[in-house]
Amino acid sequence: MYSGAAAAAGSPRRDFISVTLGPEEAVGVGGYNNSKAWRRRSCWRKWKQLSRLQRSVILFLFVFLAVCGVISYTSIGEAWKSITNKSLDDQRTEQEIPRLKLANPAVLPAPQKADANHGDYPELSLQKPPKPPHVRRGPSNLQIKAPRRDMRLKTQRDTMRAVEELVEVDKVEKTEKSIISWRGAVIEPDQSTEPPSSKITEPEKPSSVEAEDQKEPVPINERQLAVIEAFRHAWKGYKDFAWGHDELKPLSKSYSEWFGLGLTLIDALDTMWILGLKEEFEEARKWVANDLVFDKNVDVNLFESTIRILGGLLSTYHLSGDSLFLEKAKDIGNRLMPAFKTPSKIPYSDVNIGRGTAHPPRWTSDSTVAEVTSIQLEFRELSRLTGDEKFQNAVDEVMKHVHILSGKNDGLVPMFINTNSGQFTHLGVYTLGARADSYYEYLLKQWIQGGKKENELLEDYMRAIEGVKKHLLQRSEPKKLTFVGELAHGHFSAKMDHLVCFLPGTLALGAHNGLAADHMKLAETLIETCYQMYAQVETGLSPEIVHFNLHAQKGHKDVEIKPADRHNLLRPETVESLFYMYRFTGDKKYQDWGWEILQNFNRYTRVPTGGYTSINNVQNPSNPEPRDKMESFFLGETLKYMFLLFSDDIDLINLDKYIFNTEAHPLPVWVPA
Ligand code: DMJ
Repeated sequence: MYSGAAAAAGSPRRDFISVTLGPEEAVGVGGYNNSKAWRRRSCWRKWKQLSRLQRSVILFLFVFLAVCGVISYTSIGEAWKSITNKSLDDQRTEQEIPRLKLANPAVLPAPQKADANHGDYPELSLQKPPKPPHVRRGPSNLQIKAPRRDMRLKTQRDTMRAVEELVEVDKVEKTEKSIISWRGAVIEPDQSTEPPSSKITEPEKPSSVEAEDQKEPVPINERQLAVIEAFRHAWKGYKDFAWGHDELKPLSKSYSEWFGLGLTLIDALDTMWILGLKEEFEEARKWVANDLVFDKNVDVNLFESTIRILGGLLSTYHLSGDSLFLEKAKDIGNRLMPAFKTPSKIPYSDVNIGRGTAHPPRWTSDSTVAEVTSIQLEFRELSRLTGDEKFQNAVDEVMKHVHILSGKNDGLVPMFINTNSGQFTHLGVYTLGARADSYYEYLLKQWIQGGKKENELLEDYMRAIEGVKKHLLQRSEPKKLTFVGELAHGHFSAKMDHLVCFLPGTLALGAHNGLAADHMKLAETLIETCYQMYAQVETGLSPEIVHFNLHAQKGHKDVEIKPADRHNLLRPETVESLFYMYRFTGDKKYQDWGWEILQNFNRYTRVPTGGYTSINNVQNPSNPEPRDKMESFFLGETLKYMFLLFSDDIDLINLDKYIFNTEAHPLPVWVPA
């Protein structure tokens, strides 16, 4: 309440506003009158009572405040607007981040189901296993490309939309790239691979159906068609008379069992894939899914079941991408592990895969050197795929042990090794044939498989080849063919197993991988010899063992055959080496030699009702004496190498990306060239 303050001060100046409250204006007297008309009247009266100066000052202040208000409104408004927008954006971002996170899994492939993908043939536009181009292992990564420069992203929302668009584009590009055709023409390992490390947690992906370097499929030629026809004929016999059993007996139209595990069917799986036999493959796949059971009280040979069954399942997994085969491989791999429980860690030859027990042959506690040193490619790969190091550790232990073992002769190994003492036995006999052959082959191939880093393997291989040159090479008469003989307690024998014919191919593979050029020269001379082992025989088919003539005798060829050795088991080693030689030299004569061999197989071993048979007498064209047995490696190896030999497509199992196990099952090179 302000009443007559200026008057009370006795000042004449009219600058002071003097307000006299009349009785009717007093609050609380006569009640509170707050009507609008009264208030308007009262304000106006007060305004009139002010001096002109007072009114001017008030008006000036009012105008000044109004101008200031208008100026500041714009900036305050902007600031306010940005504050409110920001908080709205924040709210949106929080809601939409989960959406972005959810977008990632959408571009990753659905997890493979063991039973779901058996129909996923390459021609059906397979979604290849995604791989980050520079990441060697681990789960697939979402590849989000950096936004293009010209793309101006204004808000968080725009950014996310742009990322989603790029992801879409990426997805479409990947799908387009992964359309590949049936058959192995574009089979490529999908990714660089590495040996298992102690920190493996993610299982490896198959190397199949990679289509990044996709090119036009190379058409199948006449000779390849002839191989397909031969395979179909062999398969017909197996299917009609031996389905699900180990081996076909084509003449008696029955079968024989060795392990009772469908050996021929498993050995032939990847051949069917490579030859493009889709229907046959599918049928065999069904048998594996429904009928292949390893929980059986049966003794199997560790080496044979590793190279044929474990190797066959692993390579089929890589080619087809079908996880069924990996599951089966893991199962058999685990069941074979008891073989390594020996005092020396040198595995026993036999394992009961149902009981989990292992033992040496009944008559000895020795194992064969080739057998214990030719299971490494498969077990190492199983470790890489499963992330479980126990498989690799077990087989690496064997190689390390053999590396430092005494009893070698310039790198050449004896044929037996004792599972108790870990020492070589039956010293003094050296061969590249039966019981030692694939020791040499696997030294080189493990070195390649592991990315050429394991020097001890290379050392042992190089030393051994020097040993071969020094002790085992001789030239025959009259054609002066270079051959690999045997050494027994210091005495040279001019005996050469057909099995030794793996050597030219292995030497050529080594030379291709940067080893001494004279290895290639030796390969060229040796493959000529292996071919002559066919060409100089009446049926044009090689016997199991030949003896070379060291001295020229009238009317004698280079090759002599003893009655006990004149059988032919449809073995692959020569066509295997022809395949390598053709791949690395491009010399068509190797294809022609292979073609002759196929024709002679057709002439002398083909059984009209289906299947092929081994024969007892390669020297008698009118009666080669069929043995009534088709070995599983005829489908697993011989026909596969024939098909590859006749192909001009170096990407049909590219030798810089795959390494063949000793049963012709291709496994990925961990660090491809
Ligand atoms: C196959 O089982 C393998 O190639 C093995 O290394 C040797 N024997 C046969 C083929 O001859």
